[in-house]
Amino acid sequence: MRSNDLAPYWMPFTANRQFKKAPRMLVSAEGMYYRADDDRQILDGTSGLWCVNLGHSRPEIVRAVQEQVATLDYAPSFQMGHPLAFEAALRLRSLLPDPLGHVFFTNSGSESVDTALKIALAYHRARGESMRTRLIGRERGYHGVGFGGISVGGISGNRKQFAAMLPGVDHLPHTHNTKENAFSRGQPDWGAHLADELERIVALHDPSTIAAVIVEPMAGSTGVLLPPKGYLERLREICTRHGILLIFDEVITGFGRLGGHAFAAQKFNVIPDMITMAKGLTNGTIPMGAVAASDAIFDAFMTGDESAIELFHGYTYSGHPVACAAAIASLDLYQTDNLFARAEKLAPVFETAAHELRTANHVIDVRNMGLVAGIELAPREGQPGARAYETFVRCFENGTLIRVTGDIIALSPPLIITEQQIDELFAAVRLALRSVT
Ligand code: PXG
Repeated sequence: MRSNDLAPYWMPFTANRQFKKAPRMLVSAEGMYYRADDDRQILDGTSGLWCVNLGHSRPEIVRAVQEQVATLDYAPSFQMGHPLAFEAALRLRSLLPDPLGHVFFTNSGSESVDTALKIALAYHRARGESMRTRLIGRERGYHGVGFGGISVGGISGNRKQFAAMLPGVDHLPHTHNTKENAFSRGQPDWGAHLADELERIVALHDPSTIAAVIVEPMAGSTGVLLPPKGYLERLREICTRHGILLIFDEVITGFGRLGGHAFAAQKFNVIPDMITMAKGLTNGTIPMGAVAASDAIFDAFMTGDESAIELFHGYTYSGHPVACAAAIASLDLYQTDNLFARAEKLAPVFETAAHELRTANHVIDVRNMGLVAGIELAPREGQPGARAYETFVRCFENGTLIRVTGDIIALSPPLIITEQQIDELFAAVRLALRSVT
């Protein structure tokens, strides 16, 4: 394409002018690899944007989507149904921890977050506690880009262009501390006490005004921050004691990323009242998200006049038939390939390879769990983010896709990655770091 042809597309979260001068274009994908427009193979070290957990272009998903679009392309989802939406919810239910027994479908992680926040407010109202309107997020949290999500989110760059935020939001401190926790393997030892900040916030505003706390069990976008040992347990305990709903945003951690289980809630054995998800639900094939809610939340709405709509919320594409077909095929594959167990089994290999980067140029921290690793670089003086961005470009030129945020590299390959490909991925990062000043 000529450069003028690139002008109309306003690219998301991208330096448009820089990109269009030197575009990086992907044209096809299969298994662990993308193919670029110059016919080079690119090893996918990031599962696209943390979503293609099963690897690319799985024939089973492709077939399910093709058949569904030719059978029932679209069906209205308000006061109407189609079987696949019920089946997708039933299948998802079987992966969820008790008592998260009900599933509301959306089309993205951002919509899942806004949906969960709205359900939290409506839940308290339904129970006669309409004073509970405050929402608590966390510094460095990423909850998508809706107004709800950026309000509870804590990445300042995502907030500063937009003055209007939801009122009545407060934030927990983030848990990142390289002085105490550098080069932790799995959950860091230091930092459980940071959950006690919730007690302070609760006391400040009074518990009767607080609706929900939302956190990523492992913060992804901000650069892979694992929860300190005991931290999530304390959040859970404080929320329960004060009647506050706890929401885990598992848009990234869902569907096996941390190894051994479908969700981080199960991995950490801390069960929230709601889980938001998207991405891996359909393996990224078709946009889809979901909110899982506890039986108690759902039941609070199922009272009164049976002919009344219980929740005034939903999207044209909630439970879209083609997305449901992609979700069912993906959930099938997670099971038949035994991928959550596979991620757990590969995790030690991945961990060893990640921590070998300790000796690479510029590296000040490595942290990891399951098939995710964060590699933090010392910023170049006066040019924050430049080192990581140059590493990303170098890696792409050499045939490997990595993701960077600030001066942190995040690696999150599809769960089908082989041991040899793990070695190749980390070798590519080491090589790129060698040439970056
Ligand atoms: N919550 C979390 C925890 C996420 O990670 C969203 C909500 C929003 O999802 P949607 O589908 O609306 O984008 C996300 C998305 C990155 C990166 O490189 C992360 C996300 C999206 C794009 C890039 O870290 N996370």
